[in-house]
Amino acid sequence: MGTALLYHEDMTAARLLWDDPQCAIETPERLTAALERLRRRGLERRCLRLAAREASEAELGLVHSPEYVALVRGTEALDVEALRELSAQYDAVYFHPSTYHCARLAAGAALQLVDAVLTGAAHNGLALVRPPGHHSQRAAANGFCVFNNVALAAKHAKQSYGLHRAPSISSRMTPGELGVGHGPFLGPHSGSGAWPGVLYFSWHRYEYRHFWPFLRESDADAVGRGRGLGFTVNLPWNQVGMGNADYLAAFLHVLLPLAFEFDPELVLVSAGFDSAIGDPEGQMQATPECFAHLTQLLLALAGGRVCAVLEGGYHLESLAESVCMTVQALLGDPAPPLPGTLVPCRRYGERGEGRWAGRRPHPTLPRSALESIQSVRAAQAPHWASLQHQEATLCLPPGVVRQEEAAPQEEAEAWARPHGALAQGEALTVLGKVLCLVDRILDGQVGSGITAIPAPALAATLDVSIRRGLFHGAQRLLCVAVGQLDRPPDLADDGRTLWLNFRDEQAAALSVFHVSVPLPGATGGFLSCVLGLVLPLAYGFQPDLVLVVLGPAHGLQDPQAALLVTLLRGPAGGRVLALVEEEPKPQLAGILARVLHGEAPPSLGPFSAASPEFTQALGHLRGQLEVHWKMLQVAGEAGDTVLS
Ligand code: Q9C
Repeated sequence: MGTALLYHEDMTAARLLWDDPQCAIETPERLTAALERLRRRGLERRCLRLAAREASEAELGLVHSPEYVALVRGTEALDVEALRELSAQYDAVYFHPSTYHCARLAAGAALQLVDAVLTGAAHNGLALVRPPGHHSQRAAANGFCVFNNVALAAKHAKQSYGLHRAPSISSRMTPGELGVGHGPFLGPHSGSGAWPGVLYFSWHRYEYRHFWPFLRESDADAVGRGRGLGFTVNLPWNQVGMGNADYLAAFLHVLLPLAFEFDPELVLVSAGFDSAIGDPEGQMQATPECFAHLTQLLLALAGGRVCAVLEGGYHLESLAESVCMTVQALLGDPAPPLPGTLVPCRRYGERGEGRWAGRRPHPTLPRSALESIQSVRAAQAPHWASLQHQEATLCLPPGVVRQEEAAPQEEAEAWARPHGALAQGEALTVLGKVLCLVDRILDGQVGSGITAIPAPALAATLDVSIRRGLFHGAQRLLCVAVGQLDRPPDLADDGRTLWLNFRDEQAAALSVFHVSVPLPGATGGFLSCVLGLVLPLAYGFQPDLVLVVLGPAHGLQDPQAALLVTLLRGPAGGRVLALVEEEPKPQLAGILARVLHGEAPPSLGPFSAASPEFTQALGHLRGQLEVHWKMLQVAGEAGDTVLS
């Protein structure tokens, strides 16, 4: 078990044999640079290495017409002139005598990856392939793509494994140009939209249809038709220069709410790293670490069954780093912190300055991530319970340790002093362990930790843990307390701690650093809280340490607690300390220990929508907080025009 890495050296054989500036960026070095970097980082040897096999012609027939497959087969025998002539019949395509072999290996690698993950031979994996696939159509090559690797993988998963809400989410990490060339299979060209059982999500560089391939059906209002209504989700980026905060906001406010509601059995990722900084096609600014976070978030779906298949990515350095980050996340390593302040871009001009300043279409139109997010949420709202009744907000290396080591008794006693509940016995012993864990996590000697605390000592232990964290050098400490726990009364409201409390009361922001949210009963309410409130605050706050506390009457089901802890690994580089009340659920600590170790959380079960009252209360709270916490925003400024 572990992470599968699929590759075959033969896929470096195809290359451009004539002069064509449009195609010159799709080079064999793309694969060798990525692989070389994985080796150098010691990541390759941590993976289950599998040599790619060729897809059979029957398998290619799952998606492509026999005539088209025969035509590509025929290119093996063509001379350079004939190859060039044929290539010219397609948009941004070149053929080489080895193209057919490479393209069959690329498709075969995607199929094999699905096999590895669905048979349980691997938890997840990445196929490093070329040519890429997502622009290719039933009977046409397009945009460097010959066979549609991810579409074939989706069909194969459905057909051979009978998945129901099956294949997946296909999230392409690539705004590059993509529009939706691969639409014929997974996207909006397929008549009724995405295939039944497939939720298709795509983000792409669009620029109000001024960017290749200039398709109207790549826009946010293309949501699929008939049975497929709502299963095609397009997030067009209308401005270049989108960065980490924009991608993260798109995940938290669009992709993940829909994906959790869909509850897939498998996640297929068309991983185009032309969405990363430096790429000549994408012209975006997401840094490689962002891909670790995005991958980690996807791993919370489908029991962690994530299959990523390389698509674009033409800046060799950026590509190689981003691939490493993706593999690191697949392996379960904590994601490195995202550089810079996380604020999604709101107005034209906030991005796209500096090195990309040359490309500025339509300077009179507002363009921003928030407007794109707003328009896709509006277009999808009729089809997804998790987006309904949200108008209120729209207006406005390490492992886990079960700690045996403890701080010296006198030290524990000194820290316990103000609290009678910690004076002696088991409570004091546990406190000694917790103090030691806080230090070790902050020092980077231990990744994360979990401790069961005797119920009467929980509140006091939490209070001391916060103080110890701040004393030991944490600049910002996030505390997510679930259940009837009061914020320590004399904790300074100085921005060094952010206190989020789920409890059975009114939603209230007592300050920007002290927020109380009612405990949601429905899975939909829980997901809105976590994706729509807790994570945006957590990512905006950028804590050094996250304390998650499950206290009296916390009311979370085990899968909910597991998901909460899983997702909170993101914002603090995995530095999570979970404090769990000892009674009455001893098995919960075990589940949390496993997710802290990088195991996927169990499914939340059937989706149930939040009550309108709950959604309204949450929306109101978000509205109050979003002035300070920009990652909460899902819309442009009032008065901004949203073009459709
Ligand atoms: N300046 C993939 O990323 N370029 N294909 C169009 C725009 C075509 C991209 C010219 C790029 C195809 C897999």
